[in-house]
Amino acid sequence: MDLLQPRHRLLRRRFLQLSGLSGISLVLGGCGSNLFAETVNDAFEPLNQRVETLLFKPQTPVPEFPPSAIEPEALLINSFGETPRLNPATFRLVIDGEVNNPLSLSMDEIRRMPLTSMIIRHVCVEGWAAIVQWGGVRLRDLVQLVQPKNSARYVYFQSADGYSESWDLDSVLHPQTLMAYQKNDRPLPVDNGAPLRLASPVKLGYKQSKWVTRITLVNELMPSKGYWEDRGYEWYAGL
Ligand SMILES: Nc1nc2c(c(=O)[nH]1)N[C@H]1C(S)=C(S)[C@@H](COP(=O)(O)O)O[C@H]1N2
Ligand SMILES: [Mo]
Repeated sequence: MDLLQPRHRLLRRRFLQLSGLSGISLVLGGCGSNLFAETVNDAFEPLNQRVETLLFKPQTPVPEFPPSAIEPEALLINSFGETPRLNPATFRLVIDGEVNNPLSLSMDEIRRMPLTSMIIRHVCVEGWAAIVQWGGVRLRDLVQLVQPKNSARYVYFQSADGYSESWDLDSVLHPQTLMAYQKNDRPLPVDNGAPLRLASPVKLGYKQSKWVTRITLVNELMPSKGYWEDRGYEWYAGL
């Protein structure tokens, strides 16, 4: 499938840039979170150098799609096991590890943070793709809140169904990497990962953990790198 060949994606991205479409996503992607970042930086100790460098490193936004391109039926449910039923009222997202300010956040607290909406393509290695709208908080905003230590290099995601994933910090801090609680302008359905899942245009589908309960910043990757990675799939899995 040509979607999975990096060269085609790059050409397509370049085409969108040349045709001026990427400017639209730049504008859409710029809303809201600068003020928030300033508030966070004022409220806490200055961030460490490495993470600070990464946070200020400009990352190219992936061009987004117009609402008319959304494919409501195309996102197939893909879960290795049973769908866990988490109570959103008592749900907590724990963020810990190599951080100065570990947090346990309720969905109410997460919903009060700036909402980012994006329309991107989800690509599963099993040979299907879907254009989806996701709404949620930028993962980089959550990372700023917990004040990462200099030693933070990778991020682990634990899910309620036993799934796990690990990501590089650069992709974690990408402005279009979200912890999503909305799909196609509706509350996120349980089968798609409610109350909270990863959504990002820079990674393949299996990196996008559903039902995330814990985010842990670490210095080194552990022997287990993720559910599918431990079964031979590529770790970086970039799009
Ligand atoms: N917790 C958890 N997250 C997961 C999976 C899973 O089995 N468990 N499957 C992954 C795969 S392979 C894909 S393609 C997407 C599918 O997301 P969807 O079911 O919302 O379409 O979820 C990813 N995240
Ligand atoms: Mo997948």
